[in-house]
Amino acid sequence: MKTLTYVSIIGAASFVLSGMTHAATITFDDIAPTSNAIQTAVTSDGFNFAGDHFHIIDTFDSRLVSSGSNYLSAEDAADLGKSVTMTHAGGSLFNLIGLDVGELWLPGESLNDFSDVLLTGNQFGGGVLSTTIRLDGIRDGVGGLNDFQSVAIGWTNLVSVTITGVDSSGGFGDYSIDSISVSLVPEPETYALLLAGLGVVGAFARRRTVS
Ligand SMILES: [Ca+2]
Ligand SMILES: [Ca+2]
Repeated sequence: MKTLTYVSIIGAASFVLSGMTHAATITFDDIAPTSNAIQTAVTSDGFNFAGDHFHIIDTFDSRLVSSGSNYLSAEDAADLGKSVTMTHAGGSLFNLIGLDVGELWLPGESLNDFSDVLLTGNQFGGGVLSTTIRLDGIRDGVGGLNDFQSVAIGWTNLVSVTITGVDSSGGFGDYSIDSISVSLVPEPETYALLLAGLGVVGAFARRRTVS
């Protein structure tokens, strides 16, 4: 009986913890497409994105890649493309599980300007992580081939992640991102409260077993 009680308490705790770290996807589908209007700050699915020159678009132009839904594109327009930095809107630490990355322009477009997508992760405590994703060059616009490639990342305890496009000569290049898979890192106080709660329940269970 006592064992059963503890098992159920541990089960409940595991359920609560797994719920708190539940993965979520940032889709940009909760933002109205901005077409050519330059964006510098948007919030999607609880995360802030800030930069100098980007757009939230669903292929409004036949020269662009497509994911079949809204995505974020940063352009190297007059050296304005640069980086976009994502943070949790509520200030929580987060884990970056993976994301979809793509080019911006289709083959034959004179504005074609891509090579790699550089990700830099700033961790709580000062750690800096980075990885470079080589864009696959596969892009055909709406329908047909999937213009976006899915990339697993697996970074934890992040304060922010900065995304930068790199062109073939090492300058800023165009890129697109979508379907960013994240989970939030529970606050230490949340664990403390949960453990305190377990202590109370455990004490109650013990008392009940004795009486
Ligand atoms: Ca989307
Ligand atoms: Ca591609």
